[in-house]
Amino acid sequence: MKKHWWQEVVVYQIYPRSFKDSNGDGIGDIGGMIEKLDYLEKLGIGAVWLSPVYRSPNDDNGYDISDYEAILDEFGTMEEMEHFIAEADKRNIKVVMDLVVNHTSDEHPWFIEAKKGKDNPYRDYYVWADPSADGGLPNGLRSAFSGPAWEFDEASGQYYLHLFSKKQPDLNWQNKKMREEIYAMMNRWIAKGIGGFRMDVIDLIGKIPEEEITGNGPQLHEFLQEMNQATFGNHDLLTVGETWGATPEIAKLYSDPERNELSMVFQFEHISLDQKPGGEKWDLQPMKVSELKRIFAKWQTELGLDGWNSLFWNNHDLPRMLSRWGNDQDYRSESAKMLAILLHMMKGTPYIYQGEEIGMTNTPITSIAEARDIETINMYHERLAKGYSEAEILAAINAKGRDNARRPMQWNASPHGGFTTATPWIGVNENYPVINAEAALEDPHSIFYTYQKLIRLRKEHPIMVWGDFELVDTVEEVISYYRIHEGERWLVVTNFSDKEQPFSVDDEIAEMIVQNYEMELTDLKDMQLKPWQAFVLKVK
Ligand code: TEU
Ligand code: CA
Repeated sequence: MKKHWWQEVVVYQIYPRSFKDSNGDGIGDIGGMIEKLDYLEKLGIGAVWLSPVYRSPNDDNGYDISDYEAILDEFGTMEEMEHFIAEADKRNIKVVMDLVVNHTSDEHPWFIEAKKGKDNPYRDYYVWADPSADGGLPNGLRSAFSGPAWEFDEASGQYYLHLFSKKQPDLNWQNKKMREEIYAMMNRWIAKGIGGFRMDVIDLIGKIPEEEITGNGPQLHEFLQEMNQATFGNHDLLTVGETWGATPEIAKLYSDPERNELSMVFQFEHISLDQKPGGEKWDLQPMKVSELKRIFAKWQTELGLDGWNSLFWNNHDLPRMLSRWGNDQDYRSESAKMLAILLHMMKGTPYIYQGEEIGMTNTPITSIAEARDIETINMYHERLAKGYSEAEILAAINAKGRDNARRPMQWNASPHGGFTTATPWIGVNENYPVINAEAALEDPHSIFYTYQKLIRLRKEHPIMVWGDFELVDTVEEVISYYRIHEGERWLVVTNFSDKEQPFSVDDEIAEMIVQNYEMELTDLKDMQLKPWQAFVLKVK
């Protein structure tokens, strides 16, 4: 199998709006991203994935794009963007752009044209349907942001499809001209020297709305092969698809090198473990470590040579894993480091979401007025109307809401965590005087340095990138596995709980690679793991 740079690096996701404000308007921007490149270089990452920076009315914080080839004024200019790419390049950091092509903004010129009438040349760039026989919605498709996925257009008497907000009309991928325009746009970005694309809800582009098929439609892979050929196919770029429903079998369809589609996908099977079966993400149940273990082991072993994993705990849509399944109070440092070690030692490309490397936590709200996220706000009103209590809804928001990850990055102990000198667009978590990047950099035992070390180890030890994975049989709340490569063996041991847990290292120990407690290397047979303890041993 051919080796690629994107298998060896660690990727860092920036959510530009919340990363660093450089001009005192309360909104993160490209200037702020440039300021912090040295920090990212120090961490050691090899690529950044930028959430959208394109022109957008911001109904869904930039995932509603009105111009793919202009930068949002609040973020800066195209010149600054090109400067950011060049400055990142000097530090060996590639820039992966968010490609949001399942839908555009309703303020995109294509949609403005399309609305002009049924015979407008852009009409078919989007998905339109007549009312049903009784004059109602064309069918039962629902928006991910609550309510029906169809919005009525008075002028033409037809509905248009929006699987997300009504300001995010779905593109019609059956239209070849539209596809060609997207490919041409991608090529102009590639020509700017970017490192690749993260493809937003790419599993939806093969939809057949009239049959209520959204994910994994019949032509999905045909479109991706066409895109690959027309755009990034001849460049060694990182392409990662966001695919909520992927199984290992499906993931291979995207990432089998022989199929010429994508480098890898984000799969979300582990992410849904604390969601009630049949419920929505807001319907909670406890996560079982035994299930997490089973799912990780499945993905680690089933892709084989026909695919490549992406590894992540966090992104801008998810609550912070440290608060979610770790312990962000009594064991903040231990559990954050354990999560890092467990993830980065697996096979695949690890992704870090901004603030994860300093152990940032969720930010609970007490009133819906504090929410900024459209998904959260729409769900709140929908569930209130359905009779849920406000307390119940707020509890779900605090557990799962997307704003948890979107609070400003905490840089130092000055007001607003040093993110901005103005009032930030969303309030900073009040723990910033303690949890911030400056404090982390000053403390040699901080979470930051565990991440830095894991990234450095990855560069020095091919076993971390290429080694095979073998699960170790353990008690329920311990996750342990070997990585095995060219005669070398590493044993990874992690306690995924607040309690001591039994474990026995029966191999002969050669060396301690990394750990989150300062444990002496003695006999580790029949030991008791401390809460959230994690270590990696080279064994013989
Ligand atoms: O997210 C896809 C998606 O399905 C989300 O609605 C996700 O299900 C939800 O946030 C988790 O509950 C992508 C982007 O990552 C997200 O930020 C966008 O809002 C969405 O697409 C629409 O572009
Ligand atoms: Ca700004």
